[in-house]
Amino acid sequence: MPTLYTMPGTCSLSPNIAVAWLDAPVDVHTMAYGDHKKDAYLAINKKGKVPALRFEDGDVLTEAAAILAWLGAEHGSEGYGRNTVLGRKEAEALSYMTSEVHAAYGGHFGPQNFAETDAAIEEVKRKTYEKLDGHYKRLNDTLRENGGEWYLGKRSFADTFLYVLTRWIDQTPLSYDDYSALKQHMSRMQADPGVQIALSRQNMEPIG
Ligand SMILES: N[C@@H](CCC(=O)N[C@@H](CS)C(=O)NCC(=O)O)C(=O)O
Repeated sequence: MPTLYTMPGTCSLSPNIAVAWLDAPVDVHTMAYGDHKKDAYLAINKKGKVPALRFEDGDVLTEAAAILAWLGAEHGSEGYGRNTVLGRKEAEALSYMTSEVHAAYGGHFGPQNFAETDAAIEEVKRKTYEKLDGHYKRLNDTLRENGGEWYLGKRSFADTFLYVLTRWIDQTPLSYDDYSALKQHMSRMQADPGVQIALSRQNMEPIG
């Protein structure tokens, strides 16, 4: 069976939850932090990032949205990977969450990659949190407009990535109090048995 490579605290939790929801025949392999830069893993994914999905024939798929698309197409019954309204909306939501919101975290996790002096680094951080606040407000509003329970009004893989992004709010100066729909969504996700399986497979705990 294919192997999904994950690491605690990372966005690989999203496909890990999808594997649990689908009860898909995928082996979840959780590495210790730091192993993603070691030769053994770089031979699997030379980007040195998680997630990665290695198939039995040795082929490797990276990028969370692509892995979710494969999981949906191969093991799902509706939604992502299919030409349905939900499938199309999931593709849109996951592209936004991975390429815009996750990418905006670059200025939080590595501000020194964008500036050199201490003052400039502080400015990068300030602008990053402004930008993230805009993204979280948009995510919070969309969730609320769609009824507040699931991001697209019905449970989908978009909820798995939204949960990852919501968990990360805790690591920034932003406050959950400003995004109450996201906070409630996080609690709902943490009560879900599939999410609990994925958290434990990834050596992670519920938060909040
Ligand atoms: N665009 C990639 C981003 C993957 C990514 O940045 N993963 C992070 C964890 S959330 C990682 O592996 N970081 C380790 C590092 O950069 O050292 C995706 O959506 O899968």
